[in-house]
Amino acid sequence: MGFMKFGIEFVPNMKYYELEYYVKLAEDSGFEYTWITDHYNNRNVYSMLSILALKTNTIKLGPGVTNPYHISPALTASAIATINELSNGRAVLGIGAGDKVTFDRIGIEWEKPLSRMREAVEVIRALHKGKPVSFEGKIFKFNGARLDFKAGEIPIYIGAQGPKMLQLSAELGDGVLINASHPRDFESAKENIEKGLEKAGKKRDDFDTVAYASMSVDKNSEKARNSSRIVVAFIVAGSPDVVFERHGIDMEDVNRVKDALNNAFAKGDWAGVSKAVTEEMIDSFSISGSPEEVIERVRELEKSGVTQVVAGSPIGPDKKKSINLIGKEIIPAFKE
Ligand code: F42
Repeated sequence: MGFMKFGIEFVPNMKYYELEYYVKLAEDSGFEYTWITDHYNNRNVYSMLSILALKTNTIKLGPGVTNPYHISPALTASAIATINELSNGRAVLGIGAGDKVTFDRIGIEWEKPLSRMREAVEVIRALHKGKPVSFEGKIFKFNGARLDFKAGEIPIYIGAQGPKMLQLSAELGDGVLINASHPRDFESAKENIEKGLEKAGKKRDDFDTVAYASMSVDKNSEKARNSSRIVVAFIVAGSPDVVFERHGIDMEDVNRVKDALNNAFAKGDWAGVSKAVTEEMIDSFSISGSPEEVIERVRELEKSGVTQVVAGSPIGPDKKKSINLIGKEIIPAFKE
């Protein structure tokens, strides 16, 4: 088993200089990766990544995750190769099937996500090799397409939850980004990851299994846990029933959270949402607590095959303090 790697996720819902501040702080705190989310309603992911590439020195960076619906894989190949050039070879590409709720708002049909992902990843890899690409897919047709500048080697990470996408990510990707925080979810993903690796003749050691987690850290455990309640409520509202079965969560509790969210949207009662979220939900859908408690959970994740933990929203009650705390107390515990 290698050393656990740490990444951090940011949503570009802030000004570029704030994002730059946090990413530099994360870099100085020992994080190895930063993943920037991609949704049309936030600031553009590649514009922000360009700035981050120029203002940082060591941290690896990329979209976490873009998708092959918004733009052609030819454009994705070019955009991430540009980031790789700007950062002196630190780019990583996170790509997934995209978010249905967002697509519905902008008239994009979520057709054939598996085929589209498979073809997109194949085409991007081929373009990055620098040779002319001709490709006759079900979705994409390329006819002697070629990048006119050097892309370099760019690892591709695939966002996946479902069994088929997990298999595809292991078969085609250098890593998988799984939106989950609990060892149970990784135990359950194991079989499909192994199937995909086997199909491609790859070893588990050559593959990065990433817990794209919701994290909240504070010296005061209760404060950390309370800060993750709203994020956990949204995860609960967006999860399929199999996930509640896996974690043994009562559907009545789930419905209480969904009702509270509707009520919050209608009347602004966010305190009601926090109250509806159970301790069990916080444990299942986030990594929340004191540094000691978070270390303990990360060790369990390590045992279930995770090789990178990404600190995602909310990170903590005070982002700056929490990033410092992760850098001082949590990351070093995995370097010994
Ligand atoms: N989405 C965003 O839009 N922006 C982000 O910044 C973002 C970040 C992110 C980070 C980590 C992560 O894990 C996911 C993230 N996502 C983000 C969500 C991501 O874009 C995807 O929505 C998410 O990963 C969905 O993955 P999924 O594995 O659930 O895949 C979907 C498509 C699914 O339903 N898969 C099923 C499966 O078993 O894997 C089966 C689908 C299937 O088979 N469908 C068809 C069929 O016939 O049944 C299609 C067949 C075909 O040819 O395609």
